[in-house]
Amino acid sequence: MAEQALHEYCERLSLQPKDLSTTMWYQFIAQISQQAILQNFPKNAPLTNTRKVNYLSMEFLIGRLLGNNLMSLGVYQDAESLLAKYGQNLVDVLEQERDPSLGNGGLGRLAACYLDSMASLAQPAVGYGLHYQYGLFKQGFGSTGEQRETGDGWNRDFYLQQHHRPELQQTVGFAGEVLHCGDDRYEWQPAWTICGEAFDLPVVGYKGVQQPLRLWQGYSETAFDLAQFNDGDYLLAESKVVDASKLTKVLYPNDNHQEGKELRLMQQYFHCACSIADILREHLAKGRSLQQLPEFEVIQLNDTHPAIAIPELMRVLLDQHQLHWEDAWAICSKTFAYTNHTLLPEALEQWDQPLLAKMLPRHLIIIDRINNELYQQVKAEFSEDEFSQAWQETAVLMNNKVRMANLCVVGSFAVNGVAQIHSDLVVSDLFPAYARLFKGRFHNVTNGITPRRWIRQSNPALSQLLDQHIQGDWTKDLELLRQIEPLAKDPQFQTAYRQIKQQNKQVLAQVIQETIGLKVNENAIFDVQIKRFHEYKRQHLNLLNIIATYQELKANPAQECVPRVFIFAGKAAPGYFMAKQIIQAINGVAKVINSDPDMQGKLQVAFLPDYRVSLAEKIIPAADVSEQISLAGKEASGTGNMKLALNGAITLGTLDGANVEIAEYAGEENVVIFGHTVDSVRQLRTEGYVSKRYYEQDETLRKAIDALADGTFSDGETERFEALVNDMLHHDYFCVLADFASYRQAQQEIAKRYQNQTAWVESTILNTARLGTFSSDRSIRDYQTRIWYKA
Ligand code: B1H
Repeated sequence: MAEQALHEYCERLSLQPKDLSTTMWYQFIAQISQQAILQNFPKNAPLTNTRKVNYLSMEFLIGRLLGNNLMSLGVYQDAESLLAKYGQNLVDVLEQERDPSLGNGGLGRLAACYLDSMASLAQPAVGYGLHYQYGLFKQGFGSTGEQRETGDGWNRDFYLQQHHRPELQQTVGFAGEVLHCGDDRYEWQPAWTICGEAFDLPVVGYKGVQQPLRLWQGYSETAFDLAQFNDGDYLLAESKVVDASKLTKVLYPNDNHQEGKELRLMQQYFHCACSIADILREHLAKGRSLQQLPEFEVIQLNDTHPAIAIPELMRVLLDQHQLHWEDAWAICSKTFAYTNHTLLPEALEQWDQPLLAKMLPRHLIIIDRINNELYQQVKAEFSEDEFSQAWQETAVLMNNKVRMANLCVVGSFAVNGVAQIHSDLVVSDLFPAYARLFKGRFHNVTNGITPRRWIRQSNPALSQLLDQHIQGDWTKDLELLRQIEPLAKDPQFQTAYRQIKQQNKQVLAQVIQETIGLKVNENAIFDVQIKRFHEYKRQHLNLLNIIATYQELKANPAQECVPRVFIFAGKAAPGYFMAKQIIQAINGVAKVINSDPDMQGKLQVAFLPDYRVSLAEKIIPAADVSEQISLAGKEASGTGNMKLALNGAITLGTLDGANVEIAEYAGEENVVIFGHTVDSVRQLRTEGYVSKRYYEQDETLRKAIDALADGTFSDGETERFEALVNDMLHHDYFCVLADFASYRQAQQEIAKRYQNQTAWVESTILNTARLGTFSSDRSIRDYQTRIWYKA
């Protein structure tokens, strides 16, 4: 059949198969895969004991789809052999696809893993997101190592894996007036409307069902100037006639940070209004009543970015369906569930009340009523002495701001954090009063990653080894990895496992050489830190240790050393100055170290530009050490930590996020933990943290920081890293200096362990064997049993 299709494809192009370019082969494979998918798409599974999940997220970092889809359809090998017949390599052909980068980092990637797992487990689900014309910016480096950003027009030459659904179009209103029509009745007359067009990307489950990721695009026919957008202060709401296509033009490039921009609020509302309307359309079309909504549907909010969906559903029930407040609230508050992904104050969304009043006047009235009802509840639950503190904490409206996390907690029947330590902190630090008010509402669901993409597809050699030694399909049941635990000490298995890591390192070495022209030592430890740049993630802690190591090796040329390649990848938000300083500093240090002949084969630093899903797929299988070094209490979970550990890297980490659980499952002797804990950080702050003291008392640390300040790594320019140095010496909110000594010691422990290769390989095998629990299939099952079950 594929042969026949190929024949027709060639005929249309008037070419012979041998004359097809790699791009043409890609297009051919993409077309036949899309046809195969559309034959029975969408095909949700029937409901059993869970409800259908409507997963609302502003980000879905899906990465390339074609390879994944071929695998899930079970035709990967067929495609491979067809191409081989014509001298083509499927892996190269799949490289032609552009990553749709419709997310920033962990939060967006988690949404993609969850869609994969839900489709594989036949959990009925629809992903709802935005069809950004430009995904996350592409990253390059300038001549002094600074980050440069360019647009990512992923969809420009028509992305082949999507399906336009014009019949699903919605209309969304903005701004305007609200008429009070007596009693509880209001009528909103928006000032203007924007059309939302649906594009479905098929999510093809592994031996499961196919269901849509439905992305909404603002619809208009006029052109757009991206340069003007990037220039900043660009307000679109003033005019009555709005260019709708600007609305979904670009993904906001912030991770763990809210900017409070009007256009972002409009995106959020547009996303929610289209999705809520679509959910109700489908629900009512099945002949079900509004009251039955929570029985059949759950709306899972991926952080607070879609929080406005709560007042939007209320508005539709009240104003369009004429329900009474109590009846509408009964439906609404049993339909939403909220996942919190961060405790960082700068990431907790708050919208200015005047902005809401202007843009979404009806929603503000609804939020105000929610707030008033809450007030009564808090009054009833807390004593007079407790009330002021409790209200301070729980109010949705406070100081002229709308607090979106509070709105979500009040409007949801379940709230969950993303790793045990994080969920505990949500209750103890963020929302203690809510935990008392709404008993049983707070849960934990530890994050997970899909083994289809992050082992099967990205690490085929390891997958083959696992296939040989495991009874049953581990890609579907990752706990089966336990079967290799008894082989951890088996010399033959160790050799095979080690050889795979070595091959993967060779492949990555080639990627490094091709992208940045650096030839790395393939026998060195590949020490990897790949993630967004943020001060709390502390890439600069890693950097200080690299500088200290460099200085030590320079001072003692004869000293024995375990060779290392430090590999970095990650982007900084374009407006995040300090994160960009850290990127520039790493590039500055890399340049000096990599061009120093004394460091040959001993110490190298590779910073790969433009971190994205497809690059992660190449780095992760080749890593020996996984850097997870955030300040304790700041990284909600992390998911890169899971991917790296499962692929046989040793975690070098703090007791933060899911690292805690990784250590528990892998066994403490198979990870390296260092640094302050949540409790000891608290104590540090109570005592009054002064980073300068560590600088003064630790010579190694002092010399490393001085070298950043004195121009050694900045072509003699002493100002280049001034802001970074000053911050570390006088502020250091994330306690880099306090953890330096402990981190350096942990790094030495890594070197020591690596020298005993037998013990090292055993440890890495145990990491693979014992971490099956971090499959996103397990996470989805946890959601099913703890949150989504039918009441
Ligand atoms: C995470 C975000 C985030 N938490 C705001 N919060 C954003 C916040 O565009 N914004 O405004 C975007 C993203 N992202 C991450 O979620 C956590 O930091 C990770 O620890 C966690 O693993 C991941 C998935 O739960």
